[in-house]
Amino acid sequence: MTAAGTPVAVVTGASGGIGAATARQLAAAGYHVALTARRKDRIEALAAELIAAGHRATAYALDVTDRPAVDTFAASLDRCDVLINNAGGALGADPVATGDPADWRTMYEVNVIGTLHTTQALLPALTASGDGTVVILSSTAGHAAYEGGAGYVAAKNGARVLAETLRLEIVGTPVRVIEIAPGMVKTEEFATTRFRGDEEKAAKVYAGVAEPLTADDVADTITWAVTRPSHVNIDLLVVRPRAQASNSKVHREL
Ligand code: 8X3
Repeated sequence: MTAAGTPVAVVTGASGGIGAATARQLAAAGYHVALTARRKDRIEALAAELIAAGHRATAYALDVTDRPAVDTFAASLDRCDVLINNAGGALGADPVATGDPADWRTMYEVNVIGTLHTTQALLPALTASGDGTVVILSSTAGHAAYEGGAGYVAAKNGARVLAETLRLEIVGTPVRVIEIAPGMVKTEEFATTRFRGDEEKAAKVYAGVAEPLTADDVADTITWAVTRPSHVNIDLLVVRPRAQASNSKVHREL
């Protein structure tokens, strides 16, 4: 399914936001991008767009929490040089006292176990490539707590620790482990999903912030990190908009 000689980059959660933007940039950088997400129509449209622009792309409907499906997907690839673990997200912004344990479980499943599934399934191919790269999209939420964020903060800490530990464990193999931790990024779905479709609450996240990061800004940092020479490992890249000094210190012009 992939052209021999063309490096393959797998992007999870490629149906929109940071995932789709990263797929576009990696395709432009010469990768055959294997787009995965649950929503098949979206990744098929993106694959068609990329192919029409002269790039290489394949769409594969996948839920990263479904391990047998992840294994079948991994077996379908001729090679894998880069894995972008982007699938993830937040559900709810309730305090610890009242947060829904089901939300916490779902966030852990997608952000941590999903990343574990794809990383385990593709590590043999990444190693066999002789120059593999694993990227884990964590978040600034994986580095500091904030009120109402505990379930997401816990899950993103899980993703961060996965990256840190894997890097220690596979040192000496030809695979890099890169963690990208974005702060406030305005995408079409992140806040809307978090607040279950409540557009008013979602809009408040970005209210008065002149320029939150865009999906393209983050894709740019990912593509930069991935395209460094192979001996250069960007362990951790934290990226925030200028208006955000910390998770809870945001400059708003209201
Ligand atoms: C998103 C950043 O501040 O909403 O990963 O947790 S935040």
